Amino acid sequence: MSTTLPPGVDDGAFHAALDKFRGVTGAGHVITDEAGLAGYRDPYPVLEPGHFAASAAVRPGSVDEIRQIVLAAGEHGVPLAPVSGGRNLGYGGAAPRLTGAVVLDLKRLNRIIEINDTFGYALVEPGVTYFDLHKALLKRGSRFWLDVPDLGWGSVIGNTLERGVGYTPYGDHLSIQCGMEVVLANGDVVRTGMGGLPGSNTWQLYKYGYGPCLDPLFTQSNFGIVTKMGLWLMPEPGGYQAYMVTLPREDDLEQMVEILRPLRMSQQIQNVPTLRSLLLDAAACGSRKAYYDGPGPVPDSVASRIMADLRIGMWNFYGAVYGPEPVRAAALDAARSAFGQIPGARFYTEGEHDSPVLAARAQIMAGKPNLETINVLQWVASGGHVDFAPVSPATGRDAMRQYLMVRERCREFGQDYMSTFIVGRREMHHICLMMFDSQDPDDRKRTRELCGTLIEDAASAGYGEYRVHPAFMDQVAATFSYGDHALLRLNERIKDALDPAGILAPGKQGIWPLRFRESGLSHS
Ligand code: EUG
Repeated sequence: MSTTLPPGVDDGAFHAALDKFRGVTGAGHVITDEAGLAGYRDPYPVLEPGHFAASAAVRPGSVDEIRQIVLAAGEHGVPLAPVSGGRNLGYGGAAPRLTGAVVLDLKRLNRIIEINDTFGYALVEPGVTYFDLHKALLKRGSRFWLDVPDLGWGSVIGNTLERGVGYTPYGDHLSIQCGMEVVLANGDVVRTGMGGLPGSNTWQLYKYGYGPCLDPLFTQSNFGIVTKMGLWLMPEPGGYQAYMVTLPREDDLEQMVEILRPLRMSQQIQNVPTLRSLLLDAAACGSRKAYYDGPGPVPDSVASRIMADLRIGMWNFYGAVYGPEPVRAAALDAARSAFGQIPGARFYTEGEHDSPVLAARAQIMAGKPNLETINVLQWVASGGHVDFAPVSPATGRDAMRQYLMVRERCREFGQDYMSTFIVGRREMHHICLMMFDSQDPDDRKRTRELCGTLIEDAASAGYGEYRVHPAFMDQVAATFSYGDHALLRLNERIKDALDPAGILAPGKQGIWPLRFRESGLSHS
């Protein structure tokens, strides 16, 4: 067995730490064998195998075991990389940013601690998935809906901590989070917000508590280990209908986004809708070979055949209306007439089109988790994806600018442009799925170079990413450089104060603890 030790940790310290971990969890929950560790590798690597590999994994069964593990790791200087479900696909999966870190796998903490039927909230542990929580709501005949992301197998806490999104009116996951429990590097167990008051009866009702409001500090960060989290559920709206709009021309993107912005800002469009490019929807229906088997990206000449075949457009919009029948009818009318301004736009409610994408979106926008979105990977052999995800102002001009910028680079690198614009209230997440053959080293390299180039392109045009694969965390952190990198230096100061030994997830989001910044420890 070849183990990559964490940088700066010798064999003795490493094994001493693992022995302590075994004493805490039992030997069966400390994983060092190749087969066991395979589950913590990035399923879609863009660097050579071995990069971002864990040296071991430990699977605690309780908050107290986590405390003990953190303290033992601190004693021996062994870095821990916490993962909730480890399904961060397209962004590294369960793999640690620091090659050789020990994954702290929180999946065994999988209790749904509370579902509250008066206020509509749940309090969960890191191992609880969207499928689990949805099933529990169904089982108790709850009148509340869960907001789910594209893939239902992920952890509710994990997704929220990465600032994931869903597609009901509650789609901004951090905005519906209320109350956390966090284990710090010094072993303290902190409850945020109202949870700081012993016996508090409003931990999941009022976010801000007393004093500084800290919860967001623990998202996309390495400042602590979140072991419990509250989230709000949406009251069953009293009716629901999904719809789809197909737009025939690529330039329709501009007018569409201009129509969408005021509708989203005024909440006439109630949920988080998506506007997907032709090839992403084509990929949901079959492989690329069905249309084009040549090298390089699918040519424009093939696009019209795909559109005719699947009865879809260059852009395809998925939205929904919520509420009792008169409310839905009014909202549907407003949407239909707004989108009707676009020449050639076609409007379909669920049942009026046989699109498998509409069927899957209809479930997701109603808070029913599924795994349909994973099908898009059938587009290429051994399909993997890395997501380039810049945030765009919700204007037609910016949407076109981002689209053309990314599409041109994709062409240059021989890559199909496949994207979904996820339409927030004032901005859009422009999610560009870079699909590649994850078994092919050349394809990996090409994908890596394309993403690196796009991050620079975007930054020089004023656009930053909302989330990124570990291979690009340092690069993206460096683009948020205002004030001579004041933001990164602030993050580093917080990191050093909370975790002076530099144990928790070194390098996550580009935040390296002192010992990696100053002692020259390698962390490529
Ligand atoms: C998707 C959505 C994401 C993301 C990566 C992929 C969906 C792909 C909203 O976040 O970050 C179809």
